[in-house]
Amino acid sequence: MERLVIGMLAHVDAGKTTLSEALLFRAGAVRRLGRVDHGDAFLDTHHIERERGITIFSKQAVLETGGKRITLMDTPGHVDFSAEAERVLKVLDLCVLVVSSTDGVQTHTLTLWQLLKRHHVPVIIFVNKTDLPGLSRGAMMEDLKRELDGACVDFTEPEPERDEDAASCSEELMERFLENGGLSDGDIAEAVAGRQVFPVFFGSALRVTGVDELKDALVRFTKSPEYPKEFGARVIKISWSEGVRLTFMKVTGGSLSAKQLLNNRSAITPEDKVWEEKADQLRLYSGARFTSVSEAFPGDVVAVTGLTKTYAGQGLGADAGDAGAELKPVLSYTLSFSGGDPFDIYRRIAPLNEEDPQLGLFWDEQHREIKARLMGEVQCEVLQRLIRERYGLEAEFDVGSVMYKETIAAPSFGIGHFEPLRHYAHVELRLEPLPRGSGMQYESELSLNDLSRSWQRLIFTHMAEKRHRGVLTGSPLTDVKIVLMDGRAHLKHTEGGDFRQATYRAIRHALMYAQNVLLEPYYSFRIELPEENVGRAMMDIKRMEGEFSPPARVMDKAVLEGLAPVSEMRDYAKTLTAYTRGRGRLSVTPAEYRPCHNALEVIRSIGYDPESDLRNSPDSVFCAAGAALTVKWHDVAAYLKRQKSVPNEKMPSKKPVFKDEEAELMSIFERTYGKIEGTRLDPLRKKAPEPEEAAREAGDEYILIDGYNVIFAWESLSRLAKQSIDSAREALKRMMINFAATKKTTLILVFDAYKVTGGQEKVEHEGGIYTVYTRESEIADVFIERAVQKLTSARRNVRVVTSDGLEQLIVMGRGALRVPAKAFEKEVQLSNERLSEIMKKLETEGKTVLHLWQRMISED
Ligand SMILES: Nc1nc2c(ncn2[C@@H]2O[C@H](COP(=O)(O)OP(=O)(O)OP(=O)(O)O)[C@@H](O)[C@H]2O)c(=O)[nH]1
Ligand SMILES: [Mg+2]
Repeated sequence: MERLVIGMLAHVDAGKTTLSEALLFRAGAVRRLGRVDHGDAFLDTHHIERERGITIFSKQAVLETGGKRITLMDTPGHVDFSAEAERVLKVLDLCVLVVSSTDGVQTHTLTLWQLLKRHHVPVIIFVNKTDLPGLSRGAMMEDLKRELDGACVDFTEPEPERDEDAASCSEELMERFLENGGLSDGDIAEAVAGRQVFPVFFGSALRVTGVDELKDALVRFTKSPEYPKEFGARVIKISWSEGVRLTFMKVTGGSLSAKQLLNNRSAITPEDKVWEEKADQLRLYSGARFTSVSEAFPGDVVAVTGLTKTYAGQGLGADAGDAGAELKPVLSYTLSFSGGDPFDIYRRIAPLNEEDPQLGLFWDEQHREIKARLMGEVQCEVLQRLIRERYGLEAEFDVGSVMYKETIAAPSFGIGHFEPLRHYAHVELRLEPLPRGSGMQYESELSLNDLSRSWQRLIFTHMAEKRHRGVLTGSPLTDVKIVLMDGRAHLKHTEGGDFRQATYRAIRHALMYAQNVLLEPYYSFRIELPEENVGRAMMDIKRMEGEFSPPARVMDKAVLEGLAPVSEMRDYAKTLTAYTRGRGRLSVTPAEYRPCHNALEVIRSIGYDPESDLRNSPDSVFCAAGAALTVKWHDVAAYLKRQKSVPNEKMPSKKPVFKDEEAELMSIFERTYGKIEGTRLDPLRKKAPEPEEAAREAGDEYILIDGYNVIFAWESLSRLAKQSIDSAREALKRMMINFAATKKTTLILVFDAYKVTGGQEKVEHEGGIYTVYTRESEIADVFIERAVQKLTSARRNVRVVTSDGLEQLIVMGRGALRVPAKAFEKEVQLSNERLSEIMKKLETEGKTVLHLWQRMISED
């Protein structure tokens, strides 16, 4: 029999559970219709669910219809439990997306849609609650096509029209349609599976109308995927029933029989973490009841007993690897218990992590506290009850705090050296900023001749094994690529742990020099409220530093949608209820991380000092006169340089860490800009820089700016340019001088003079920046390309500001980072704002200001 896993997804209260019940009833799988409102739904089995009338845990029911065995999975719609919904989503062969005709497409619907797209899940849409006044069929179809996908097709239309509409969604269908004058069920099933068509049905789950049509569609327009022969499975969730631990998994290949041995060997697991356990019993659940089966096949969801080490999201057999989550909690709560040693309690309740890895229950060693990452208050409440019921413990939650992250705005270079007696490891690396939302990436520029594959792999493991902390607040680092540039081992003295030390230290070292940026989570929100309150809401959002699109009207209400910082919006529901007298509704979903709107305030209130965070030290350890010597991070580069002149027998012979860069740089500049006269490049001529300076240089960065390109891309300057190109050029120069004043950056502004007859190249050094006027007939691109080539070959971090397509390609090819002119404008603005913010603070602050000031400069 063909087996399919079909899931119900939607925002909260759309009617998923009610629709599931109706389908089961119509398919004859249950004899009477339960109701969520009466607390007797077949699927909302948990007492907390029955009390609250919402689904909290995903649940399944099996129905057989039209020769197919369908495992129907009901999911929670409340955002607090979206991690649970996301885990189910990943094992689906088809999703029934429920949209309520009274609400239309909601923010959470959009979030789900993005996830479904990313995981290539076919979708059939059911517009529910058509028995209530709401959007008309036409308006609903428009909403779906606009918000979700143009290929949403009304499947309640008569067949000829339906086929015509569907055919216009894909070329293949159009061919079929023209060939055969219509579409077969198979044609449509094929297109649905390929996400080329999204059939839409209408009805009322509560009144059981339109349900049979949906049920038929689940048979006629679906096909089960091809599965591999080798056994594979994916764990959906862990739950407990009468003291028995159940691992719910979807079989995704081969077959699984009772008493079969399962292990986690297929995933890359350290030898001491490998386990093998017997799948004792296989249970096929339907609601709270189950039947035992002796064998399960692809497309079945079985609950397996006897496994103690599985966790939600885990892949088994051929389906190895973990399914990471995208909907991540953005709040962190501290749990306290009256009586008992907190660490003992933590160890008792830690298995909850297996049920929801997103929960991230963790032990905060520093404060000796138990913490959990949660989506919001409803989840807090549920967790509190779970802990009470399962462990007999009373947990108190604090008000929770926002989880910040940190990233960098420009590349930075770092060294980590670890050489106590009879140990040795040396790592040099570069951090590069990645686009927002990319997470961490790792790369090596080292050839295997420089450092053996095994050491390189070890360094990679150390880069990836840890959540590195930023230096502003100690929050996790994200959106950064770590590039291994150099590494050295000692033939005799290097042990595994040494590279861990050197790698961690190098990353922290680089961060100390980086332009660090504090990020905060934003909610995407939707506010429905009476028209007369819109003005107030808009003002509030502005005050919260949020943004919104123009208000829309849905039926008799106004709708505001946009983004706002979680820290500001998390308590807004109460305010909204108060001023709309209960008629306003707020729904939020964690959306993305952005630069923090009140960074200075947050950094100060967290009060993190990177230099006293001893577990994450940016310093290096050298061996001096037979003893370990800790060298502060800002002296490391200079120390290495000095050490180089005293040959150390212990050091393997290897290329020097620093070539004589100063001389080389000088010659690069001379080659690039022509013979230098007078004192224009004095800063570069300075002999033997102070150790501080040398260290600073290690994290140095060059920014090359295509001047005219920027002038025409920035509105204020292009307006000015229309009146006088000379004053626009001057204005840009002024802005760049200000910008450079707060940076450890060498800024080179390039204007092409290619139309100036007889023009010679000219380099000016003024206000700390270089302004270059290229010679006659040389365009800025050519000059920049040349400079990039030279600077990157001297291993300099280079960024190029331009918006020119061709230049982009060339520049990227040379290992420089390209910054679009528009993005650079943002960066300059931010820097200006930060500067004036600091200035303001400086006026009112006392002693600590100097430290703060230094930190803020390095932040941006
Ligand atoms: N009038 C009307 N009410 C409906 C319909 N379908 C569901 N409801 C009601 O809407 C409310 C929510 O229904 P549920 O089935 O619990 O919704 P859900 O999507 O499962 O909700 P969560 O699981 O909490 O996300 C209940 O009060 C239902 O009785 C319908 O077609 N018409
Ligand atoms: Mg439900």
